[in-house]
Amino acid sequence: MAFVLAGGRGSRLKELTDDCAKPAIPFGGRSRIIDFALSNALNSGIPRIGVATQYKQRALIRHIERLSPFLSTRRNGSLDILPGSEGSGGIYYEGTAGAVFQNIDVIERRAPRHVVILAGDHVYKMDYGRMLRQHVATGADVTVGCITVPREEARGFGVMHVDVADRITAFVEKPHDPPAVPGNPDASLASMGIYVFDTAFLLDALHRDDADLGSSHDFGADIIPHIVQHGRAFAHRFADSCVRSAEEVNAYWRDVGTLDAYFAAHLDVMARRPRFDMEDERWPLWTQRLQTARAPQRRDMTSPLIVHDGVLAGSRVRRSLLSDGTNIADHANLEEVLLLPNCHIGSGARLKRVIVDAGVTVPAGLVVGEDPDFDAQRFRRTAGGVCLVTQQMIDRLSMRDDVRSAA
Ligand code: ADQ
Ligand code: ADP
Repeated sequence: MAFVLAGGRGSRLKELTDDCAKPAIPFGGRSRIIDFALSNALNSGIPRIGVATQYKQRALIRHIERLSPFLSTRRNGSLDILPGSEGSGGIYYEGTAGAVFQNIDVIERRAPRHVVILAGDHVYKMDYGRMLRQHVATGADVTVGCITVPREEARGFGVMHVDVADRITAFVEKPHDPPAVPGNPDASLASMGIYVFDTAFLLDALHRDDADLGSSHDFGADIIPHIVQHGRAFAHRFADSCVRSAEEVNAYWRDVGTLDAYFAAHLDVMARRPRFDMEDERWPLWTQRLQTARAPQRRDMTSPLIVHDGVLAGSRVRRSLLSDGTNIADHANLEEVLLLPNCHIGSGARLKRVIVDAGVTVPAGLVVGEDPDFDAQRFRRTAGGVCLVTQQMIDRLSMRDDVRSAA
């Protein structure tokens, strides 16, 4: 059984997660971030899936429900959507381990031999079967998916040391000064936040953690460090299931937790030779397929569309992604722009390195991406020089001061 944790807000994505949780954010035109974990589980042949939701969960739940037709046709297939309460009333999930603990009854009912705990907010293709086979072969209590990352990025992750057999000998959650891989001072071995457990062991660990008053009930902060100290934890090195050579160098995995990371991952998808291919037949994105079949046939609604360099409806568009239902008027100029679903770009608008939130109407003549200070006053501008434009920000602009006519 795969248990997908999809309840966190993802606050570093700022206004993008004002109305929906990070796993429900659109990605790559038609998909949402959670589709990667769900598709990986389906493609790996895991028939039973549970998804714990919590923060702003309505859109996410509606989206996941569309997956149930796929699951019901599988032998032993099941999909359990497990909402947590956001406030008083209902079950409140405290921490990631708490979210699983509160659903022990569901796991017991489905009676899997192993549980694969997944995060609902990463972009990658992975065959969990390999990790499972390693888990069984080593007889580990827990197997933790891991990947080598630049040391300066490792502060946001759980970081581990392993011995020659890849048994984890030390694990620190989000260290200020991440330990390096021996022999490679610029790299650290980071946890991907995905874990394989024998079901019986997991349930014991969750009960023990629940009784621990000092615990924050988090896998990375509490459960995994405890097993590393008292049990047998092994690392499983991530291999992209679509990279034949299985070279770690080519393996693509991103925690798109910040606007800059979210934007950069889209550039990877949009490149002429994509670093991450979302149309890969060998490892299909299931929810995307489902939506494609239902997509309206109206000509201007057949996006998503990746435009490398072209003229569309009289507008110049370069290195940009147009999600479902977007529309561009004439004389606009877009460069490195991410249009989330259902937005409209007014005539003569000039946008460079911009994320346009879903449903936004960009007024005619608006210029973003040419004056960093002016942009920062009006929009959310990141350290990486990317601007997020939401409808609320647009509504705050006064026509007189802010909308300059296109030259
Ligand atoms: P974080 O990235 O900080 O660290 P965290 O915020 O704990 O991950 O969220 C993990 C997943 O659980 C997310 O998909 C989130 O949506 C979900 N989640 C969070 N709170 C939840 C709740 N109350 N109910 C349901 N779901 C919830 C973790 C590990 C690190 C590892 C990184 C890799 O702790 O060790 O390196 O993931 O990204
Ligand atoms: P084609 O080359 O197929 O005749 P176009 O070059 O006009 O058609 O359009 C290519 C794609 O761009 C189509 O998927 C279409 O739906 C989309 N498209 C065309 N015009 C716009 C527009 N103004 N806004 C958003 N998408 C558009």
